[in-house]
Amino acid sequence: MRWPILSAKSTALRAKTAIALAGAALLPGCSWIRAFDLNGHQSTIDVEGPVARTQTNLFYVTCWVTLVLFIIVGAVLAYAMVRFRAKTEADEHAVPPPQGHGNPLVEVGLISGAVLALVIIAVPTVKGIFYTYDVPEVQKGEAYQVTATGYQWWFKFEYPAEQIAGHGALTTGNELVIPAGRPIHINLRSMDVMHSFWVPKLAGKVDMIPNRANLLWLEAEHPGYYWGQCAEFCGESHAVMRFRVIALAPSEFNAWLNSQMAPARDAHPGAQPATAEATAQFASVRSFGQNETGATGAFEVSPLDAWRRKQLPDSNEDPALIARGRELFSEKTCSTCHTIRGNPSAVGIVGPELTHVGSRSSIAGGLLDNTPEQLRRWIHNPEAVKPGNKMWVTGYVPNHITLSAGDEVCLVSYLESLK
Ligand code: HEC
Ligand SMILES: [Cu+2]
Repeated sequence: MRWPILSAKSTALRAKTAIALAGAALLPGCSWIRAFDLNGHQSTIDVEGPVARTQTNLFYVTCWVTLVLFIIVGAVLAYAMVRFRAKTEADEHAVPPPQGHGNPLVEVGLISGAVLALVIIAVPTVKGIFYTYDVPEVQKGEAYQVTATGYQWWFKFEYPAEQIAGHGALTTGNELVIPAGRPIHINLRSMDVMHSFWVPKLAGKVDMIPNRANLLWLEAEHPGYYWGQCAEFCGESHAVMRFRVIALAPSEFNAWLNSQMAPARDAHPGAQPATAEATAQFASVRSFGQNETGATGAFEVSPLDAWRRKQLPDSNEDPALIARGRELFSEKTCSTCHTIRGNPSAVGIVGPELTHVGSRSSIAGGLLDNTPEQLRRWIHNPEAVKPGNKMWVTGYVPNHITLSAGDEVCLVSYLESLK
């Protein structure tokens, strides 16, 4: 067959077009998406909560409507190209047929078709806008409140329902732990520039704007470990401004709350781990391997189990190193920027709260796994890990903070003991 328009183009182009067409046709909703690796940690296709599902479904509606339009328009175009192509020498020199202004019936049909397509997309869009804006009225009563604040380049999470005497709301950094199966109402704030809160598998994204009270809600359908990301360019280390969301069954969530409400663990010889409840909860989770982050999504242990393992103190911790680390935390002025409840000198609020930093699975705004090696790498030279970060720019450089190898070991031991 001779294709007048395409004949000039290469076979390669035709092949590419065919692949693109096949891709477009296979993409929505079918198991082929696995082959396209669309089920990664931050997938908006492979979702695990009602808000993200509404957003994905809307994406599919738009996809299907445009796919139908594409097929109709493509078919008509192909038909016209084949049917009216020049077949003989004479055809090529023929006078063009009389030009008209179209058929009213066809035009009205096209306009109604376009309106219909827009309505099909608009109805779920408007519904989705209302649904995703805030927790539905019927579920308002059971919603759990959290406040998330963006800082260059990390996230602070506060739990207004959990008030600690003499301190205020329970505060954590970079890891948002929530009860699964319950709507979470998140107040979005920013301390400096605009950030955006995005947990692709659960919900997103809504901007965190200075001096403006935005909000978002999400729900995790089942316990899990989710990856979040700042989605609004906010400066040098924007690309590595990440966080995690850990969804736990209600009883496990309560055990976590109890251990977090307690002041920092004091690992003197013979000290007990955080709370008996937490120990009972997490004691069964023993095997732990370092997470392999990256696009493959392959983990030695499920990320949630790895997180659970972090809730318990290491069996080989050294109380002498920990005690020295605690002193160094004040001597090296770390305490001026970080709060550690239970350590009276550590009252700073410039950096993330570290009261239970040892129980988090990641550090430095979700950038590094929280292992002794990575923690040491971070405090050794934060700038090398995360360019421009405020710990380096407003702390290490002006205060001339230098740590000997021994200091680093002690500080790491201290921080990792804070379960
Ligand atoms: C000038 C204030 C300041 C000083 C001083 C400071 N930090 Fe920080 N620290 C920060 C900020 C800000 C961050 C968040 C950086 C980021 O992720 O962008 C941070 C992050 C951290 C984190 C990672 C926490 C998490 O959950 O991600 C650890 C651990 C930490 N600092 C330990 C220390 C230690 C140890 C010292 C002393 C040697 C110290 N900091 C001194 C401001 C400071
Ligand atoms: Cu940001």
